[in-house]
Amino acid sequence: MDDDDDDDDLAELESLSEESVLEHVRSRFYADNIYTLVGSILVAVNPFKSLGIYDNPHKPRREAHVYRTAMECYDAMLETKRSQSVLISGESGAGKTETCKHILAYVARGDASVEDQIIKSNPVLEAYGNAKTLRNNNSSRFGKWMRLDFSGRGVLGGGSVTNYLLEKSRVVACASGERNYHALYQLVVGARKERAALGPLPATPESFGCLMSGRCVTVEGLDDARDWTEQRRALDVLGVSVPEQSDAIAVLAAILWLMNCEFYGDDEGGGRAANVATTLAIAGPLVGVEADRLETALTTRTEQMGKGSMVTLPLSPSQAAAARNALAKHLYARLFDWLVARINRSLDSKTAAARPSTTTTTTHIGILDIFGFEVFATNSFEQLCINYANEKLQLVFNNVVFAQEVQTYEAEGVPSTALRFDDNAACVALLDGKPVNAFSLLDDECAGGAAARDDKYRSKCVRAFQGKNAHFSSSTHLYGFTVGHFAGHVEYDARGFVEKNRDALSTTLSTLFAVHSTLSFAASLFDDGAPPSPGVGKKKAAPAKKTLSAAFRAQLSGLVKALEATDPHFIRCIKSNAAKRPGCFEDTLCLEQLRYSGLFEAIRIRRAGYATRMSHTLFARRYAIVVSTAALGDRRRKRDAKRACETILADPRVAVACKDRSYVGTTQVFLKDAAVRRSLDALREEQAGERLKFAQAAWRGYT
Ligand code: AOV
Ligand code: MG
Repeated sequence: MDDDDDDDDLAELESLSEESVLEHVRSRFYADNIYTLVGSILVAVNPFKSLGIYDNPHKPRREAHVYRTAMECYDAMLETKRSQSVLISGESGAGKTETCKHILAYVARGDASVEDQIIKSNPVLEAYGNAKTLRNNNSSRFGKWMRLDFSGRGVLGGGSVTNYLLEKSRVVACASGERNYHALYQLVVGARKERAALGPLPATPESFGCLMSGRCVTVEGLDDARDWTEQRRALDVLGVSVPEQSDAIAVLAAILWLMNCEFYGDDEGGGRAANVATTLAIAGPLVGVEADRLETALTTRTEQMGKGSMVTLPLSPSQAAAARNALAKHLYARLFDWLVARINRSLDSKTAAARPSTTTTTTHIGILDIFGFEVFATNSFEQLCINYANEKLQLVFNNVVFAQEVQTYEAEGVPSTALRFDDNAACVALLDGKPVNAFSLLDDECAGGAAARDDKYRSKCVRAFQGKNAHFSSSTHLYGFTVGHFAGHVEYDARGFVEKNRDALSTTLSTLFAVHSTLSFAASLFDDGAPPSPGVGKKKAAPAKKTLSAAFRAQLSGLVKALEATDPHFIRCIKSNAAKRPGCFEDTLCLEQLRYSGLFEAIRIRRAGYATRMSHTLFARRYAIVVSTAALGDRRRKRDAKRACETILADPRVAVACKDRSYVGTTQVFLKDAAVRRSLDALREEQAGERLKFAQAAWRGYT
């Protein structure tokens, strides 16, 4: 702790009751102090209005603030030469992405062009990876790990972005009141110069089915046309060439037309509608494939019959629609991957260019901004993945907060009190434990070929976990099951799980693009590393494609490893109210978040030990006045701060307040709580008063 008397550290509150903590955070919130500390954890309550507190990132500040946390992180990197990370968590709409940008604004210090590029990656990633949901008008639909590389002197040299699991299903449909990805609306209303190259492109989102599935076009506070321009400029700054941008834009437009293509007819006959030919005639050229070929690939399936003979079978309209959806999702997701890779290429070339002068880039700061925990009326596979990621991050938090405390006590030689922490390991085990978990069972089911079914998957889960894992329960719904997450119970609907997890694109379609697209950009989006076999037909030796959840789990475990290689700093974002209203603090909602985020436990743990800490020097300097100079004399001369602290604490008057409530560790003095500190302060004031009186009396003696 530093020596100011701010009331911004919850760990030092006199009373730990939920009400008092809530009251404290609430009153600070209404005074526009949205930040509060719990020890070193920063709590940020979303104000939903702009506060004039972000003008000057590098102004020195002692109060709780996102910039101060950023400063601590940056300074810790310089001091310890170890990589750091900032882990931002909180439910959907709590303010993680905004917080991430503030952290970036502070730590991105270096060559102006590198700084600019790193900052400019945000509008691009948000345009393509964020969307309006019921929880947040600018909801991140992917997880993001931003890594900033610094020289030993703390100069930013470059960086990289890793993205996690973009929600693909949104490209084809979303819930009522929600939108597709911002970029698609931006293109339709914002593109001006680009329009000519795109064939016909009506400027009305209403013309495109996939923009209307949530029956929501405009979003309060968003200006799609302006954002389009901003995002295009950001791409320029990032060094993405105009032809490259045009390639990407063509794919966006192709997705819009492709999704307009509808297949009618009865499921037996494979009928087709009038608009198939017209829509594909526009979509095809945008991605370099002939409209006829695209139509064939969407509406038929080729199979090998016996020795060498191939037959072409028509797909039913619903199968054709599924193929179309799979194609649109694939195009969008791979386009997003390309953007991320392209951004990284720019950032990396900067790093490379910076190398000769700075020789080695030694440490980094990683900033993690994931999709927040979410619960909707219907929760599907995407929610299970998103909530799983949050669960995993919570486990990291629990482990670190707990382990750090134990380590500090050990390092300082403080006799450790019995510390206990309720963690969420059992829920994480339900989702990725051994021997089986909810995702591995889904993979099993998906491996069952045509026989795989969502209801069978759900039954598998019930058999495996009902009554065995306390975090699982079946619900009455045929496809329903409930998971008790750290942040609340969520009922999932298993319908669509098998298909979403398989994430399959027909070989016919991928081959068509990879082999026959005349546009190398579009073709590259189908380059999976494994060369597609020439000609259409059933591939025998194709490497087994990972399921979506298997890939995601692998990514997350990589992330956890990356996190473990850093010293983490935590920020817990709190959503102040569900209606996204400015300056409104809903008690129940906030209390619930404070509870499940583990903050009370963090406070409890800290207070079970010693809540207040000060370095020896600080303590000695501050309280030396309390004891007589004679008692301290020798220590002072020898500059032995530790012994000085012991002397101070041994003073009979001090001992009254501090007995069994303080401990002198190897580098720090530990005090039980703020009350102990206050009684020490009182003694100090008293003593200062005495001395003043004495001095005044002495002075009078001269007059
Ligand atoms: P999220 O990242 O936590 O949700 P955002 O960072 O997108 O949440 O914040 C949601 C909205 O809250 C923003 O668009 C702002 O309007 C407002 N907001 C957040 N932080 C601040 C702040 N410090 N000052 C003013 N307004 C703020 V999600 O990505 O949905 O999990 O998945
Ligand atoms: Mg976000």
